[in-house]
Amino acid sequence: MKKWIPIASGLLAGFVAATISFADFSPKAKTDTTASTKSNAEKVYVPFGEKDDYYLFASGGHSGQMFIYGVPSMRKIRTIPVFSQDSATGYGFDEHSKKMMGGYTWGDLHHPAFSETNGDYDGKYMFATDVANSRAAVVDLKTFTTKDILKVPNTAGPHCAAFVTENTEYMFLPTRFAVPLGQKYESLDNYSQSFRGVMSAVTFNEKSEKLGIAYQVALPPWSYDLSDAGKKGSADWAVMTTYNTEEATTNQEINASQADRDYIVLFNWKELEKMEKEGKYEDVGGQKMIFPEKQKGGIYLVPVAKSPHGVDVTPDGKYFIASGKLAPSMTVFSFEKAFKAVANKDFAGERNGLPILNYKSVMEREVNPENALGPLHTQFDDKGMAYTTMFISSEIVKWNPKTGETLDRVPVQYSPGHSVSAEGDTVAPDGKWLIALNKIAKDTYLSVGPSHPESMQLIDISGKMQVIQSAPVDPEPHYAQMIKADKIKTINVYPKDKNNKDAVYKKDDTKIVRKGNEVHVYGIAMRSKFIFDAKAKRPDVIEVNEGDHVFIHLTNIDFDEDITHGFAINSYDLNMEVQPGQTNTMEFIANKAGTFPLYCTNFCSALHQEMNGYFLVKPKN
Ligand code: K7E
Ligand code: CUA
Repeated sequence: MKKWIPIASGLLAGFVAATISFADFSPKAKTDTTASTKSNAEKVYVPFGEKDDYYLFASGGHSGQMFIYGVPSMRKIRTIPVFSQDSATGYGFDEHSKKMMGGYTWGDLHHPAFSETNGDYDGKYMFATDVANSRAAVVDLKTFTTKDILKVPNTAGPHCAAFVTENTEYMFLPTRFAVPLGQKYESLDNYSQSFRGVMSAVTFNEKSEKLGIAYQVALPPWSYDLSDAGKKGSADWAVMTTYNTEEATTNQEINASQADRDYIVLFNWKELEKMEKEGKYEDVGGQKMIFPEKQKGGIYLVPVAKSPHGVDVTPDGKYFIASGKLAPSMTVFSFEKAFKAVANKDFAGERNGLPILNYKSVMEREVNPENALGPLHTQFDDKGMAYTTMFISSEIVKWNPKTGETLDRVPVQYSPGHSVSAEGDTVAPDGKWLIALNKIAKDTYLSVGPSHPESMQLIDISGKMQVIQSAPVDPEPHYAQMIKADKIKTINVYPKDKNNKDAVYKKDDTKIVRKGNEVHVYGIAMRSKFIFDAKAKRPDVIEVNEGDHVFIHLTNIDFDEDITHGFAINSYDLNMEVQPGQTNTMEFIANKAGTFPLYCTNFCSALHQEMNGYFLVKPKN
């Protein structure tokens, strides 16, 4: 027990110091590893006309977006707006996306997760969660657009998600913050009795493309951190780390770092699913809530080095590796040993009604590479070798989970949180490329003032690890996933949708319909004009009365790849986009009388500048 104390308290200071001062880093490490030779430059050079081998989907953190890069060129290709408004695409302005956002204007997106089939990325969907406003989202990879957003009740900050099970049966959303069930007011003096960390089992229906909640679990009032689903032999199980098992209600920096050990929560989702089917839950605000202290047999605790931040399952599904940010070790646990301990009731007591498995019975080995500090997250290569980020000593350490042997180390600039290798958290990692997602770029790029971009450093892992390229990235790449480019099948244009009553595909079908004070415009956008009513004297003009409730349904009838039109109304703070073949609706109250030019915001042809018209609002009197 004592063993952890000196290391941990020293590290705590180190961790804090590392977040405020980087003065100690020598620039020498940088010159040793930056791309400077021709062969390295060639490795990342993708000649004009050729394309990258991988897509990188990086979390946009508190920008609420997702950033798409090509690897190995590290060229940014796209931003997908998910939880925050984006005027570049009209996201959060058109009726559909505005409704999806549920009245929120921003989100904090941490861990993107591809849909999986048999434990491998299938290239169909991408999931993510919002720590700020407790939502889950799904992005369709045919169009790189957000399809659905779900507000998750009873939860505060599903940071540890999204991680999906082997065949995308569920994605589990455990929470960072404990709150009273239903988030009702409660004195913090009653924290231990009344607060809970809630885990939600979220499902995705591919037909309807909707997210849903199957059930929730009322966990102890601890903070849950990064989690991972089992694979192959451990596919029915999942693991998540915890901190603040001290149940501190103030000054967490100190108070949540007291205990020598926190826990890995090990749960069997097939058992939880059975409990839900058998009605072993209580109704909490319309959700099926399982209370594990009453319904035994689904959840176990495994002691782990204090305040762990990450836990990752090896590609063969045999081990899970926890890293303690306040302890300098990676701990390898065996699923097989854990299953045995569960079967034999090999328990070392209980906490909050959850059995604690004997540490010694489940632990396979503790790995402490010399002077490697602040281990956080682990990725894998095709040989099952592990790559762990060291936040404090600013490096990637390659090691063998089966022996604990350190194989290679490379410094990065600076303080990597996660890293990502090609398909590195699937059952079959590619063994190519590793990208360090660094929190601090410091002196890497041209200065832009006191705050710098984050940095993503591309590392060749085919031989001795070598940093060969780096790309700036907006805040904040908490995690990313890298998928083989040929797994993603995008569409070129939106197909005609006969069932969409808002869509108009022919000029003669365009019209403006008034119902009381509701005005519906059924218009088209094409190179290089808008037609709102083909029969009108001026087809590109919309005229309404002050106070009218206006719906502008716009279809892009250019069924031609990359011919996207925008639609903005001057001084009305409105903008949306219609991609080729797409229909979108803008809904608003015409509360300002006057003459407002409308125009296409997306450059679409030589006569794009002529693609405009007028929105006329007659004053009330
Ligand atoms: Cu930044 Cu996974 Cu949210 Cu670790 S997380 S560093
Ligand atoms: Cu349409 Cu520019």
